[in-house]
Amino acid sequence: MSDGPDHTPWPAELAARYRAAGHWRGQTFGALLTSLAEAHAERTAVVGESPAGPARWSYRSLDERAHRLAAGLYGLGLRSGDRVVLQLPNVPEFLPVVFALFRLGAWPVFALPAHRDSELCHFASHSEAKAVLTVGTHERYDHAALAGRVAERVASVRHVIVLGPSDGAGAVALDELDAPPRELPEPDPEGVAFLQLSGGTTGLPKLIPRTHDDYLYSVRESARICALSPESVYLATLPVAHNYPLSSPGVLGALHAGSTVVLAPRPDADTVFELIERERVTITGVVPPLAAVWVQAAEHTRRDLSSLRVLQVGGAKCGRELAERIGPALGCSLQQVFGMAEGLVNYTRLDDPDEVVLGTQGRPISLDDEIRVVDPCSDAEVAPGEVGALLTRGPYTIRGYYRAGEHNAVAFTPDGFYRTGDLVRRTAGGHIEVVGRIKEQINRGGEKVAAEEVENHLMAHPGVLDAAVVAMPDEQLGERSCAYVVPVADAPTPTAPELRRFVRERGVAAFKVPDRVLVVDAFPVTGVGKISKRELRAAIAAQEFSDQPTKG
Ligand code: OOB
Repeated sequence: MSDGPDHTPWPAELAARYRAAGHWRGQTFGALLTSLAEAHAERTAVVGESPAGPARWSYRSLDERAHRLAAGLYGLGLRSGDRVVLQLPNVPEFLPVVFALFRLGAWPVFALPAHRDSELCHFASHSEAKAVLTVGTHERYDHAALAGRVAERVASVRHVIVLGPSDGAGAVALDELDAPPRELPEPDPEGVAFLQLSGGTTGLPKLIPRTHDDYLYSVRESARICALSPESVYLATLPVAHNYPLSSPGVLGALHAGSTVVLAPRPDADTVFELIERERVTITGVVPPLAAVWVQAAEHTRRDLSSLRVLQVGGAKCGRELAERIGPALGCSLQQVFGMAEGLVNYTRLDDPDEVVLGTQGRPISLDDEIRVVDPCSDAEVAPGEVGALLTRGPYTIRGYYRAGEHNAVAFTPDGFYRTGDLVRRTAGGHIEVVGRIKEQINRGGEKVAAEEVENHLMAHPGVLDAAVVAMPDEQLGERSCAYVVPVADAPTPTAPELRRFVRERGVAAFKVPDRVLVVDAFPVTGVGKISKRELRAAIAAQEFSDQPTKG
């Protein structure tokens, strides 16, 4: 599974254009932090709750921590180009850790706290990671033990580094990696800075190589579009390793602008409203189901939310009805964000008219973001205003996944456009409305579930002959996952709860466990004999099937 290059570069003439336009400036994230520490020295950079207690670090302190940690990681044996699977929740240490790795030129692989054995082992083995850096215990789950199992199973992993208390034998405490700063060679700004995770449509999640130059461009422009300044306070509500709270404008955009970053340990309204009041938060970003919960909670809250200027909503489609309630309920502006870890990010602008803010998912960051809306069968552009599949390429959209040659051949057009799998309509004003998708993915309130990945887990069960996972509409999350299963003849038919438990016990993120499992005799097929997921989706949407197995 390690076919294909680590990083597919942009063609030379486009790279030259992006440099000439000033998009790519030859700056690394390490160099950025150095200049931020000079410009904002004693200003508060990061506020959060670490296992060691509450933290409030200045830009200078963040910079020093990152320098010392980079030296400590170097001392442990990590070098430029090494991969490090990172699984940290929203703790302040996330920032010195990523900047230390950036300075070292080691590539963080951004796992989410929800990921479990199957995902982490895949990230570690596919990237041949040398280390796993994690937290001891988080939300009553023992992440240090999880990292220990990954190290046992994946030969390349030599170090487990743990933040906070852990009883894992052989693990290194992050606190111990504190060494006098040392000169380190500056990484190549056009080289890979880290590996992001793709939402995925295939059996195993793909890794996304992002460079210092391309990512910094999107971070800088996002901070500008969101009007961040040293007076802004950005609250990271969603898991910070995800591309949206990381860079749209996210914690990196906030630091870029000299703002203060506050990390929310949990996204519930009680926790977040208290933080908004206490830290005078001005902007945060959420997924639609969370926005809906906050809108309701705001009715009864006694917290002062008056500092909040902008609530970003993205990751999944924000329906018009919800969009209209956000401003009045929370006393702030709505900004819609439609982005993807592969690159392209669209924002409604803060001065866009209501019609655009409420009814579209915005427009691209850059004039150099090339957008094509095409017929999914022929790749021919559709007429203006018609629905089609969205293809894109540009100065911060990848040209290929990490070591995935075969998949790259289908995920990108021959001329380098990324096939987003989203169905969109473009308005006359150039704004994008997301209307659906052609990719086999369930968008569970912003959390992406690749149908094939879950199908493979189900088919590992001895009683399962075939499985097909589709989205079903859900009032709360927008969508949930429904697994149709055909059992093996002549074997005991597994029950729905048994199959859900089976998938969970294979060690996957809880959000990937099918919300509903329906055992059926056979799948409907298309004219050419393929499983008709369209019919399965229609059936579940119409509630044609009951939860009762039809067999056995
Ligand atoms: C963000 O990134 P990913 O990589 O988790 O997921 C990307 C996919 C998009 O292709 C689209 O299918 C869906 O998520 N999506 C939306 C959306 N925002 C993302 N669908 C409808 N409306 C939206 N506003 O989800 C992401 C990355 C950066 C910024 C924001 C979101």
